[in-house]
Amino acid sequence: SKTLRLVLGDQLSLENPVLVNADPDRDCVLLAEVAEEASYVTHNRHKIVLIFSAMRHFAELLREKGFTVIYRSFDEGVSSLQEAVAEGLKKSKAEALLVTAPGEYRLLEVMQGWESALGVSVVLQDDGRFLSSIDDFETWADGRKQLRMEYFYREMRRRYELLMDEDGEPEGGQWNYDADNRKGWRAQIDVPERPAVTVDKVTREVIDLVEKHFPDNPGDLREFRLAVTREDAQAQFDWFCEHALDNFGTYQDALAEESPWMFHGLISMYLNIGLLEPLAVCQQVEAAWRRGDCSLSGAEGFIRQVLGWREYVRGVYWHAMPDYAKRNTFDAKRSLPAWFWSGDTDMRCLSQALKQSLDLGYAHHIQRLMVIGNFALLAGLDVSEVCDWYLAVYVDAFEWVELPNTLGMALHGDKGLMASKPYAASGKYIQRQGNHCKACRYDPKETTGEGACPYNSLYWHFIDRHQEYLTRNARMGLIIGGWKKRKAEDRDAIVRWGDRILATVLDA
Ligand code: DLZ
Ligand code: SF4
Repeated sequence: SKTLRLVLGDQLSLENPVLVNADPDRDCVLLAEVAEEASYVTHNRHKIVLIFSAMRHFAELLREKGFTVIYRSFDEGVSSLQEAVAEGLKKSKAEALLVTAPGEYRLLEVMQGWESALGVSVVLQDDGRFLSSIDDFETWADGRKQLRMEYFYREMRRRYELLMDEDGEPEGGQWNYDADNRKGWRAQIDVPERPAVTVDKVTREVIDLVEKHFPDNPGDLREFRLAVTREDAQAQFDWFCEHALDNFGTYQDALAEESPWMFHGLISMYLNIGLLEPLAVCQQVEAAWRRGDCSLSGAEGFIRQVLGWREYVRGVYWHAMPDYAKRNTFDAKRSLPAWFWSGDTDMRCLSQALKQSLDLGYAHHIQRLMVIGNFALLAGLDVSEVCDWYLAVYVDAFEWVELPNTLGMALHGDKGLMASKPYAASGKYIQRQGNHCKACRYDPKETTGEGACPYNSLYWHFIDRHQEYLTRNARMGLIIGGWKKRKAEDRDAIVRWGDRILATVLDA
């Protein structure tokens, strides 16, 4: 019998399981721009434009392939996916609904109520676009107390035969070249200019629509530079492989005044909405290495992110939800400062990371983890407010990837299920990784006093206020020991200065 196939805004791939076996002559495909999905957080406008424009282009592609497509645009005022589906079922006279399982628990729960609400059979398919299914991950995680990415990653390398030699050993003899991915940025070389994308008529219309309906959301749309079709996303990735990949590994953890993206791939949003496929991009990078176009550490660093991290965080999410979202190891409850929504702070590294996140919807992983996330951890900012902020501002953010990365990795809210120790660091780390401090009014070498880098006193404030918890972690032993050996009056002065930072800088 006839089925209606719902395709969500982050499932825009012909390899989407609900399309793979569809019969264009009989089945009908539904895509809908709806208020509920567009407003459950204050999404960055770049994210809404990316998704709506990519949905419209994908609908066109499906029509070219002969499908009957029902498309509901935002102007039509459809409130929710459920409403869109109810109308779509009526219009298409379909007797069943097929949809690929969504990437967020929130929406999964809603969909589980559809069968009774809509009175038709509703079939949820596994999202086969991931390289490790939810069941695969469960099998791996079963019985493990801590879920270390490194071991998961090694299994994935073997399973997909990526960067493996003929004897089944990792190329170069090592699984992980992370140690070669940490060079600090001192503007040693030029960052290549990224080519602009052409904004076509469809995207132009969506930009106008989003400017009209989302006037208060972050995002400077004059800077819109994202691909909205598979071909353009692939072209951007090809550009990366040719012009940036060779330096990607070396400067993967660097922080630069000059460039928001340096040598990063900028493809996570395309992977996450279906415009690129994870295995194909890994294979393309491996081929580039085999041709001698990039270093092994660069290729391995890239493949670790896509084949390792990306699949791993998704596994953790479905493994630990729904109670994962409520975890908060350090009982962090301080409200987000208002300047998280403007970037107006004198802390140069933080201001730059916040501003580009708001304006462009993009920050690279060290900005997210060690500048913004680290600050939130040290200052004890409210975990769920911070998570909502990340979910809102980044173009690639869907809860399956955002929540474990923010709550687990950056804020250590899961008591170390993911990370063996909190990613807490002082200004010294930020200074080593880049050139922001030279342009900053604070001094990373000072801990107390007017000109001292706030990260420094907040770092010790964090160590001091959580020493009981942190002492139980062997990897924190040296730091806690060193802190306790310092003179009581010195410790006191630093903690008091940290208090003052919390009372002044945070509420500025
Ligand atoms: C993020 C998003 C936005 C902004 N708008 C829509 C939409 O109008 N229609 C739609 O189908 N999907 C949208 N999405 C993506 C969904 O929120 C996403 O599918 C879920 O969060 C699950 O990952
Ligand atoms: Fe950031 Fe501190 Fe350096 Fe300023 S001095 S850029 S606040 S690390």
